[in-house]
Amino acid sequence: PIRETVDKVVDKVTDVVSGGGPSGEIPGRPGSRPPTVDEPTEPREPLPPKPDQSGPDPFSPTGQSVDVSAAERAQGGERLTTAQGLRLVDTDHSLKAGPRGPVLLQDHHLREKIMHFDHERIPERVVHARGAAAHGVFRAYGTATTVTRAAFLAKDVETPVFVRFSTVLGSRGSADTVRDTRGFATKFYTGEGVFDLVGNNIPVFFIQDAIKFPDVIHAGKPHPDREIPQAQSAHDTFWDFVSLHTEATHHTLWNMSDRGIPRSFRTMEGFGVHTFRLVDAEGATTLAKFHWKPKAGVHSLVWEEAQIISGVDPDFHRRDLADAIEAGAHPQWELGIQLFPDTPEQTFEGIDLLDPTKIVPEELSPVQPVGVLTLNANPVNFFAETEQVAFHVGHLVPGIDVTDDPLLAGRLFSYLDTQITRLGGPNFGQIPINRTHAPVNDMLRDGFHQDAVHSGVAPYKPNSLDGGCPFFAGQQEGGYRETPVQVPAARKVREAPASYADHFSQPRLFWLSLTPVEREHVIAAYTFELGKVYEQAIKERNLRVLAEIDPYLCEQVAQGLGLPVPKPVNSLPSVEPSPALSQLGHTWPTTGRIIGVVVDGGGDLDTVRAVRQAVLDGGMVPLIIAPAGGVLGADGDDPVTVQRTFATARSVEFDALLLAGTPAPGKDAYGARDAKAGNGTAAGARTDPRVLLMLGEAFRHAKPIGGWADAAQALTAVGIDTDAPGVIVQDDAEAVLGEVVRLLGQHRVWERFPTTAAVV
Ligand code: HDE
Repeated sequence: PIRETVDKVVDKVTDVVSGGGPSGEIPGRPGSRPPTVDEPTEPREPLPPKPDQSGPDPFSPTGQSVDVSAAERAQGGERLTTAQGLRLVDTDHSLKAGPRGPVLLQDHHLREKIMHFDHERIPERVVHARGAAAHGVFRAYGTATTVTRAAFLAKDVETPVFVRFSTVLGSRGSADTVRDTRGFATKFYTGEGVFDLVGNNIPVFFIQDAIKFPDVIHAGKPHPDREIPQAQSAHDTFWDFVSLHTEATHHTLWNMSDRGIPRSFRTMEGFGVHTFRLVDAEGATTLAKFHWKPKAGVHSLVWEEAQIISGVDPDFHRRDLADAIEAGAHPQWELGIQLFPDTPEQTFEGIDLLDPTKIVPEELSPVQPVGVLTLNANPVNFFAETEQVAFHVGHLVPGIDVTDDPLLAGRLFSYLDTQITRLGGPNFGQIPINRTHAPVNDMLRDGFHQDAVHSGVAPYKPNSLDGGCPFFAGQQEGGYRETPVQVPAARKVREAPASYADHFSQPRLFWLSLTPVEREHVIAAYTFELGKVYEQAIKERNLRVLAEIDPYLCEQVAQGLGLPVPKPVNSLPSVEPSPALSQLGHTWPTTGRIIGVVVDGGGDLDTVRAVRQAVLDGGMVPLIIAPAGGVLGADGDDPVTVQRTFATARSVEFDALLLAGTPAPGKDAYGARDAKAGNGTAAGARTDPRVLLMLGEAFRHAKPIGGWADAAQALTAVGIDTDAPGVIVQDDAEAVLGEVVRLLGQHRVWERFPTTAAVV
């Protein structure tokens, strides 16, 4: 009997694992069928186009080899193959000795597939790991030709570009809207070779000498014991370092300002930070700083909004950039240069141009526009392009040279070196996204991942065997010649120049240039960040740093921390504010801004339609938010598609909110018709806690809020005064929209933001 039982069990198990026999019936469940997989087995016509994968089908049924040129080696053909081009009949099952048997080592397809997968990840960037990028074009105005012979800056020259934006501290999967500096790196594929402008959205840096870079980054990255916090500066090691190393004060203050939490990559300025040397056709030189100015205006999040987005949509900036480009709202920046005479002192109006912790106020040296950048295409493949792009401050073109800024010197080493680990060898320049558009004729050979098949026998110079080729270029042929700069006779020392010791005058200049609202944001940011610090001594030391910038700033932060206010050691530096440093007080285009329209079961759909159309006509994006998905007014001619539901919408996605109220009795309401879709019966927007949350947040975040009919009820329910600035409730919906759009031009309704009168 034991034998019998065992046999029965074995039969049953065999039945289960073999899928229940040819009918596919699951054992024990008569009549059952396995789920069907509805994958097409023949290509559909027409085959969806796949960029860069359009080579001819290289399969030759006769077994003859097919001539595939290098450019056509990208993926092609309709059939699944191995990496070697062998066509496959199955990719779902390992090769086994019977369905229940062991997997065989001879399964070359399994081994190749798993081997490749095991190595899909490459090391993320040691800094700036989190990023998003886009392709575009740079068109020069020709205004720079008086100071540089760079061919791509000549009038109307158009140069393809690839731009990568990034945060600095977080890992590749970290949230976009953390408080941090943003990278703004541009690769210009010029006819004279690649020029990389590897900048940030903050015009100064934490350190004056590259040798300190590992220190500042170790301090900012997560603590080495627990690896927390991720992508944050609000922790002990960061504040320990920046208070002990006070040359970081200026950059830290910018990080605590609105610049640390941009609304979008599209609304950030960019800065080359260092002073560069421009060289004209005659060899005359001028010192210059590079600036990117966004056409959409400079605009930031508010801190609570940034924190909510980190959870609600960690890809906020990445999505925003890609969506805008896909929608045809191509982001634009003007490139500008500040110019300074190339004197032996390398100072301008007393400001040391080689000190990367200093700016030159635009009021002293205006930013002169030299061209416009338009981002017009999203990457096709994130890894191939955004991840593998490699920028380098040493990628220069004739007409642009470096200076002796010691921070720049270290970068000139670092950006090549880091790619050896990150991209696995010295041939990263051959990866498609990094390839120059100029002809390459170098004598670099071999190395990991060598993609080129070099001809000739003499990769050395001078040679006679390859006829002396390749030849040098004189200046007329576009040869790059370093500027013969006089190096001062000096002793070899590990020292900084005396001017580098001024750590507080420019932080004070920046502070005094901000409006009261912006100053309140700075105070709140320091109070938040230092409030997260555990060590009392570190908080106190940072307050002593703030005392050197401004007594009010120091006092307010001290109050928030519950600590005594220290006295400054030095007298406050006397500086002239630079209004150009403030982000507020301007009017900007509203194209591309997103307006949420909250609609519930009782609204007047014709008004909603009219408002939606007016938003679209203004080049903005209306998103209809209703209790449930589907369409509103399904029975009529022009149903309104619901884009967000009360469950999926959150205020942070919208630049302004409109609330469609319920019309007075007797007017057409569509509620009953949509009851089936779940959009009609609820008391809806006036009481739904999710809508009230949205309204409360939009109000706190200084966003324009509009409403018509009985919308005021919801506002009152959440405690919003309908007479508050930027809250527009009227009967005429289109008039409401008009006022909301006017307010959007200023980005936010800052009058609503509570500021202390004594902020100065
Ligand atoms: Fe970078 N930086 N950096 N940096 N940096 C890198 O290069 C470095 C500095 C900046 O989207 C790394 O390929 C040193 C200033 C951007 O791919 C690395 C020093 C500025 C990006 C590196 C600095 C920047 C990087 C990491 C001090 C603004 C992202 C991966 C001497 C002007 C580029 C890589 C991208 C990336 C080193 C300081 C901007 C390790 C040693 C100042 C935008 O090479």
